[in-house]
Amino acid sequence: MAGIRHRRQAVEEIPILAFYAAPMDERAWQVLLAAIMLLATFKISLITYRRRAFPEPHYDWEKIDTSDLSFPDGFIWGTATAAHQIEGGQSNNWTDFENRTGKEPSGIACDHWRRWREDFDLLSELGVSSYRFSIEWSRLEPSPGAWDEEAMQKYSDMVDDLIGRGIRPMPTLHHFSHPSWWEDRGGFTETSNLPQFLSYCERVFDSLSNRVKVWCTINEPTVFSAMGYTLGQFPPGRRSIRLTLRVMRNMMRAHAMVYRSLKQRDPDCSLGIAKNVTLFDPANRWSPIDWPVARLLEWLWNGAWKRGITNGRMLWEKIPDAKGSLDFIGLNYYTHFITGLFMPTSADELDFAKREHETTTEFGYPMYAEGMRRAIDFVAELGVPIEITENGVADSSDSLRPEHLMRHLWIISEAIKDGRDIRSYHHWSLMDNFEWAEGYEMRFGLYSVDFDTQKRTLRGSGEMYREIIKSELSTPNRGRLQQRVEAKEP
Ligand code: GCO
Repeated sequence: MAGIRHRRQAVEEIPILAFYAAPMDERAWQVLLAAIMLLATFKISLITYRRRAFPEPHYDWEKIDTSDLSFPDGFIWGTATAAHQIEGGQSNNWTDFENRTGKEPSGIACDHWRRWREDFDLLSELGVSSYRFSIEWSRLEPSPGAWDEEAMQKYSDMVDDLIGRGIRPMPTLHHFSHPSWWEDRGGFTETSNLPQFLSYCERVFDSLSNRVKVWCTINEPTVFSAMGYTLGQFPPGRRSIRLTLRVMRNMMRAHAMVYRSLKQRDPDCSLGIAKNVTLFDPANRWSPIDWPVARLLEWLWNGAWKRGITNGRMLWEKIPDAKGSLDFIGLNYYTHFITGLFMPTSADELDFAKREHETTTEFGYPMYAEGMRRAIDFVAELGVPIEITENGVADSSDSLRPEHLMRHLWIISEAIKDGRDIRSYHHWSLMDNFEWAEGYEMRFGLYSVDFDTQKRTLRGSGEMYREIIKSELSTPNRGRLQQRVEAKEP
């Protein structure tokens, strides 16, 4: 007996043997503790090694020559707009909301519904090869089942005009606005409303698909859901997490339905969604609050949607048709969101944090071009070609836009060099327009618009964009693009 006790004492003096001699649950704790320490040491050394001051990457822009761009042959250059923001004279869920809340009314906006030909001259002046715009459902179907052929004809004329200029039309079927009657029925909150949306999409598709080959189904479903149903800044101005999740799922269902049906009508058409990828970064990497908040928001904003497309499951519900329902992914990228303990609960409180060295844009959020690369890498995982469907900045004095443009183009050019399949870049926006809850204060245009006279004037950044397009889209490339557009005509 004494001998055995002696041996056990000896065993306990040797640490590794003591570990095995300890009871099971004690051992588990020790393993856990060791793992945490190992992980912490690893992370600290990694951060020290990379000398990163922030959890997310930041580049030393002073050392980067952003004019060193190289885009492949056939890269598509464009600009983007949306119907409610430019057409003017609308009567839809947004005008109802503007009237009800006393927000700045959209009014005649850029009067584009009447001036569209002159506005297309601006596209030609810029030399773009693609134009992303949206179709206004409330114009085409002002009351349930009543179809306005004249309005449809105008969209059809627009398409012909664009093609005649060698510009690819890229329509979006839903860009935040829809008929008031559909909103009154609950809009995207009710699954039973989706067939009405589908039949509108089918009808537009049947009229234009002999000439239009690339379509965006829905613009920024997450922004629409969060702004309209959590923050209450978009119609219908609700504040309910339950409804937000329901709308998120139904927008995915709507996209999937439209995708399946239109693909059946024309298997050669290319359909995608325009997804706003906002990145969420913890204010302080060591904070036990900031980090999980960032991950949660990322999971909800970007992850939930991506899982819908990749697994056919979204936010605990099955949407089987959503699986693989993309021919391309449209990426709208603007900024990152720095998360902390005190998160805003309404858009009025939205006080965007920024890193000390970052420039604040007029919208209030920071310019963070590095995020464009992260957003590209994120959507690249979907395995379909990428079209940059929006990127731009609110900058009335045009003092930031040139640098903003160059940084983002440089990031895209580098991403292409690294093998990312990016086919196009659409600058938001062609001209100043109605910026939703912000009204006319935010100026995103390559052309400034004087809303009293409707005069459009090319900004310095617009000239710069034109020069970039001219040098990147060399004559032989333009010829090829022209041939492709012509080949698609009926
Ligand atoms: C959105 C849009 C555009 C905006 C643009 C600038 O995200 O709200 O798709 O309609 O005008 O992003 O904020």
